[in-house]
Amino acid sequence: MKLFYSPGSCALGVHILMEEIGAPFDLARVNFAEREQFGEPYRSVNPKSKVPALQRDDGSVLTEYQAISVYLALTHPEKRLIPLGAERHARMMEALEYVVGTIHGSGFRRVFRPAAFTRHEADHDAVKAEGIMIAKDGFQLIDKSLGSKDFIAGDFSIADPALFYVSFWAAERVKIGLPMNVQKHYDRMTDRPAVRKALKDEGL
Ligand SMILES: N[C@@H](CCC(=O)N[C@@H](CS)C(=O)NCC(=O)O)C(=O)O
Repeated sequence: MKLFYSPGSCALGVHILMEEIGAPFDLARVNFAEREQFGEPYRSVNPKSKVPALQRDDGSVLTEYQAISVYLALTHPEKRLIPLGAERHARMMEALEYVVGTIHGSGFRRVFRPAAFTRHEADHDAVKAEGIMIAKDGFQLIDKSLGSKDFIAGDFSIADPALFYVSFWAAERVKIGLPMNVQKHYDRMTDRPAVRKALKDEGL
């Protein structure tokens, strides 16, 4: 398999899962500074011009964190990356969707790509501020549902690397701080060998 990524992007979540699973894979960097995501070579891999994209060994490509992570979990059932039971499975997906869709998609996307939300450059600071509010509110909700649990579903699951990549942005990029339980989750994640390796291999 080959993972298309940009360092420190949301592809870090999939990168961590690949390391957790231990299946062999290659990393292919998409250089955002050179706008490679919009060039034809990469658009032939992912016409959405985004990372992550996971190319399987038959050449087919999967995109979107939720889809890729479910694929990795179901093809490596021994790793138990999706909790058993309807309630726990649904609650884990509920948190995962919220982290990716709301904290990332509505919150941090405003911070990193304000131009996607307004045609007026003069509004960029207001859009970014709104994004920070959405992200902060989102972390508060996740903090409550995490409570004293080690991981979102109790045990480590596909939702945790997603929470980690948005927490990484909060802590390292935007420096907005994290509520207590999310901070503990972040620290717990950074202790995992798979997370350390993914960070190191992305030069972070
Ligand atoms: N919903 C997608 C989001 C993918 C996404 O937004 N990727 C960002 C990096 S975090 C990207 O590739 N952005 C390219 C750009 O903004 O030009 C997913 O979950 O994979």
